[in-house]
Amino acid sequence: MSHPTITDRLADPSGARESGRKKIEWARQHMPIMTSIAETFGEERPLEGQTVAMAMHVEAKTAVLTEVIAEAGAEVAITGCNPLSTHDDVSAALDAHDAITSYAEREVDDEAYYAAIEATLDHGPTVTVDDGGDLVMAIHDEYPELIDSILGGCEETTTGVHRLRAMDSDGELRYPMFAVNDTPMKRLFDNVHGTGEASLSNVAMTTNLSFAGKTVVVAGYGYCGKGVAKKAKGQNAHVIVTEVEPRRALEAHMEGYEVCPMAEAAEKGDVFVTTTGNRDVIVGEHFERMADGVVLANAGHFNVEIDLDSLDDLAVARREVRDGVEEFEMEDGRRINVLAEGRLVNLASPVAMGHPVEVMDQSFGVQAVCVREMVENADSYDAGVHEVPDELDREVAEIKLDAEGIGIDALSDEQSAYMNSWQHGT
Ligand code: RBV
Repeated sequence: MSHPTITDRLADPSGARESGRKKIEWARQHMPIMTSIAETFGEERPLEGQTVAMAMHVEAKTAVLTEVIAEAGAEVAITGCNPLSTHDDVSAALDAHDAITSYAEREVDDEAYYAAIEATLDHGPTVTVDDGGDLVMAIHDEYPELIDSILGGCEETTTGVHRLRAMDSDGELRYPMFAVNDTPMKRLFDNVHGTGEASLSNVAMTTNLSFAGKTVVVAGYGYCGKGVAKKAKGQNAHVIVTEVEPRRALEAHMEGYEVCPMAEAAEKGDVFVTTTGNRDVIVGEHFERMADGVVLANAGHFNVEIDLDSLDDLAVARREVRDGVEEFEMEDGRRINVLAEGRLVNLASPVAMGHPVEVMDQSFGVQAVCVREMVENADSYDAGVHEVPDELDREVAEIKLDAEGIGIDALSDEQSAYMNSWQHGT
């Protein structure tokens, strides 16, 4: 039996479709890059005849990307990339599109989550679009027969690119993948501003607590950590950064943040946000040192940064104290609050809508042109991880500047010649 779509699973699919459609329209209205790309794609139909499988956070902006890919001529099968980030109404609105099948549903268990991923693969994709790498993994593990007909794929996030590079260096990645995450148009905006704003706003909305006067501990000072730290400072918090990389630690120090090991930060923090992409960042010894009432949130792709198993072992009781907030009571009476089950709070908290529309317009603009590139120039890319060609990223930046009415200068011939020469000096 084929896997049920979201429409098959909802009690009121038409009500859901209507609510999802409103969210998509609002997002699209604020996505000038996607609007411009949609116009070109609609005329040129560069994806005619292709089948695109997508595993992404299924909410309004992702829906715009999905529809633009369909408007370019592709058939699309989509599912979620996290059990808590799907908006069922948006998923239903997508599923109503003739060229789109959506299997994404919120709050599914592991079995249903992976079954939905496999359902997208039953469509026989020629292109894959991942956020976190689950499609690529499922194809290599369970559907290797698809690899010959896959032209290539795109990866949205740091964790996914990291996974792909590890796979590639082991010689195991068997089709070409664009590291969309690594482009300037993605990570200087989505990772910094998107993660920064959405993580903090979701912590605030889920708890109804303020950052002002609090100590916020940010684990990891990569692009995401930089954004979280900067925005927390902007909301009058005292910010502590923890790091394992000496240059990043110094960078945080020179930015004016307190830098110390997590064991020390654990004693000082009120709110903790993990952004490392690694596992076991906050563990037993840290829970032991935390103050009563601390709030723990993760903004990394997977729910491995806060060791919830050991927290559960230490706790004498656990209860949901607000929607999206679970309180773990320690033997000595201290309470440790974990948001969104330790899943990425920026997308998985009950009120989450993902990153702001403007930054996703940029990320998904890059995604859209990368899908087109993979289809049009498939022969240029061997199996492995590929940087996105810089001119594609620039093209997306130019569309955005144009939409914002921002003009910039151009190099004169003399300036270009000067920049390319070495025979000059005083
Ligand atoms: N992200 N997607 C959204 N659709 O609202 N918000 C964030 C959305 C992506 C972001 O690009 C990041 O790299 C990834 O989610 C983490 O899974």
